Amino acid sequence: MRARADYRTTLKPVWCAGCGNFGLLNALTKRVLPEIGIPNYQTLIISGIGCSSRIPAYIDTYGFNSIHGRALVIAQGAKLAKPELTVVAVGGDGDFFSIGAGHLPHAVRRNIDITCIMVNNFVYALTKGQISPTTPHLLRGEGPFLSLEQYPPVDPLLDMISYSLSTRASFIAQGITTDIPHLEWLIKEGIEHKGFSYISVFSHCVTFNPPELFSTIRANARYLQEGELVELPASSREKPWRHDLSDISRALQLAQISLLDEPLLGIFFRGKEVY
Ligand SMILES: Cc1ncc(C[n+]2csc(CCOP(=O)(O)OP(=O)(O)O)c2C)c(N)n1
Ligand code: SF4
Repeated sequence: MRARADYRTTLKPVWCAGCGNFGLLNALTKRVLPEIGIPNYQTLIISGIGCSSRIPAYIDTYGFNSIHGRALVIAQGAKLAKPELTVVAVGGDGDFFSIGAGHLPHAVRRNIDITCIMVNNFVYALTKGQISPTTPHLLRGEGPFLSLEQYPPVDPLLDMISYSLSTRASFIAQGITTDIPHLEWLIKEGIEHKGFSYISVFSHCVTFNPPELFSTIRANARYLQEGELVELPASSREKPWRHDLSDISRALQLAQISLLDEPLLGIFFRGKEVY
């Protein structure tokens, strides 16, 4: 196992105090990379543009803070050119689901062995709080899940877990930056999965999210555990079933549960690997 300090550069992050991106950075540098034991020179972290996309600067591996929306394209090219690299693409909800959304289904259908970490803070944070495809659409005054600046959002929410399931990503998970041990485990599982891994990470933007947003997500969150009964919302008429990571139909059902009712954390689906 490598020493923990090996994976941090000396650069001080410019994120706001309390930003969820610190949680992801700590997870990657303190546990995930040291425990998997991938040498720095065999790891490549590619990001787009955004607050979350600053992360390669703070991790002492190969890295590229690239172009808004194009992290997945560059990550796929890098993996094809150098298959021995462990390649991780990091970006925001704007990056992967607005300008870069067209790349996701193609990365998925190729099932190239890269890990995509989508940092969902529900806004375009770097450009100062515009709505993104993940900003929930509510009636005026209905709840805390709104960007502070654009109110109400004009378009319905694009649900990333349903999207990645319907395009059949071979590993799909969701974590949160306030539960670091769980997030570390998810990312390690994603990196070790041989194929395209998609991990959505709830991350608090303390500057542009309404204050109640994250506390509400944390209070309502439920964990998915293989073999355990799933906890369905009180409004559900389904009988609970035991969570089976290989069952894509059930995973699609789980993805229909509204974020407002019950944010689900854990591995939704684990499918075919590439060899
Ligand atoms: C091609 C291009 N279009 C637009 C922008 C402006 N821009 C920079 S970051 C960003 C959105 C950032 O939001 P997100 O990807 O969700 O990341 P966050 O800052 O929230 O982590 C936009 C629209 C850009 N840099 N390049
Ligand atoms: S604006 Fe939001 S996402 Fe960006 S550094 Fe500040 S808290 Fe983090």
